[in-house]
Amino acid sequence: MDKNVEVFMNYIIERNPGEKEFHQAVLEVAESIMPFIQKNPKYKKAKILERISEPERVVMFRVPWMDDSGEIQINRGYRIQMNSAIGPYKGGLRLHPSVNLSILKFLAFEQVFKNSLTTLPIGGGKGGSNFDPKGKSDAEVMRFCQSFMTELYRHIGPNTDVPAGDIGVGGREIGYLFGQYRRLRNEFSGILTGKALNWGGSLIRPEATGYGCVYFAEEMMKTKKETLKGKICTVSGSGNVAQYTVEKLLQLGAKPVTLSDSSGMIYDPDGIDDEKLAWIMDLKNIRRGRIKEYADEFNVNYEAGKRPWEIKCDMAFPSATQNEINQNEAKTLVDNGCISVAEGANMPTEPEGIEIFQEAKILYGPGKAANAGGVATSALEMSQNSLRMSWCREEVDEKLHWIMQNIHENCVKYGKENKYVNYVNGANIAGFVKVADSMLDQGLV
Ligand code: NDP
Ligand code: 2IT
Repeated sequence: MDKNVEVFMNYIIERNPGEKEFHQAVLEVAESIMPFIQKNPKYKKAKILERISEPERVVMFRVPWMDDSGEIQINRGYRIQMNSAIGPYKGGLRLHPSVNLSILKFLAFEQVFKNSLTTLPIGGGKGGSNFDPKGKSDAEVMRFCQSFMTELYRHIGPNTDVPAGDIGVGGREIGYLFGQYRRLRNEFSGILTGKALNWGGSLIRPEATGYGCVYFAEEMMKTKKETLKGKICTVSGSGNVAQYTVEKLLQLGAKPVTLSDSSGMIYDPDGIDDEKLAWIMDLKNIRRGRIKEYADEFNVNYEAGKRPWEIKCDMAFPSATQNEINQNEAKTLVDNGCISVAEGANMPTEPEGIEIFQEAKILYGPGKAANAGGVATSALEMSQNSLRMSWCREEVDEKLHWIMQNIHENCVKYGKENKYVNYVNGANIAGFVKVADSMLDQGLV
């Protein structure tokens, strides 16, 4: 490890003991940025790296609610307001039993760079709770969301902080959260994105992360004079991001063959087609079932406890969660001829896995670039709310497509090394410069 990175990381670890996901995310950025900072001493003198890795504000709160049997439950809620130098804090809310301070700080930290890359005026934040929506009734989810918002409402606002969805938070939860905010404040405003169309949502926001990730992969493939046509694709997860990744892959003539959830994976060698995808969307979004049921319905293989990375593919789309591709799985992907990995999830590849991809010189698009289409379209939802107007599907999709191409171009600009594009360095440096310069402009903030 570079000496300066080592000194910096010791400082981070000492200030944030035990927060291993946060350390992992900061280390990846520090390794990209340190050589750039050495060349541009104004950032070093102003201690931008130290400041950018310290949240502007962290809110932690009690979320009491009553379950259907009348028992009182207590969860912990969080909002990490990481950086607002270029716009209001923006980023999702995650509801998952694994949620803790370290995971949300890593996500908020990534969000700062990602949001900067989108070209739109949004700062970075993240929040959520260790509440597990799985197996809960709609009424329980509603009571939880109402209690959560009863504290969160004082910390957010259309020009302050605008949360959205992430794992465990989709249209249903955004609805309950928005309803409670509106009651508490007696105000109808764009304080959340991912809203339904009838009350201020944007067309294409549900599709945006998955579509954007495939657009990004398409741009990476163009650098190799390749298209997606006929490419075998492995996709993990089966939630929002995975579903719309599959939809766009099908539109571009690729062949998605896997999906997964936290219980296991399915492999469909004939390919997941539009009809099967519609069935999955009903299973996951309405019936809230498990991916195993796909194997029973379509008579394909289900492997309990497995992830899709042993399946031979041309392109991989990790779209479930952090650290879902380890070193061995990365090696298996490369050995099996995979030429592109585009991350729909946040930080899905462990650092040792990233090294394998980069050493093999395959196309590797890190989450903060490849999955930025979701938050970018959230920012487009904010614009439409401010205008009190809404744009048609084509207009939003065109803007999303342009944004993903622009992010790709910026990654190439800052990440080109001889004939190879290091998208990690590209995304980190391009994302950093805009925020860092804004912090310099604004004095000691
Ligand atoms: P969803 O809740 O819709 O779906 C999550 C999927 O991932 C489910 O299939 C879930 O399985 C699986 N999963 C979640 N946690 C784990 C785990 N610990 N181990 C294995 N599988 C797991 O979430 P999204 O699709 O919205 O989010 C997926 C990823 O994309 C996350 O990393 C998120 O941060 C990222 N992302 C999301 C964006 C968005 O707009 N929604 C934008 C940018 C990034 P199960 O049902 O069994 O839990
Ligand atoms: O990780 C992410 O970028 C998201 N979960 C989307 C955040 C947003 O504000 O749309």
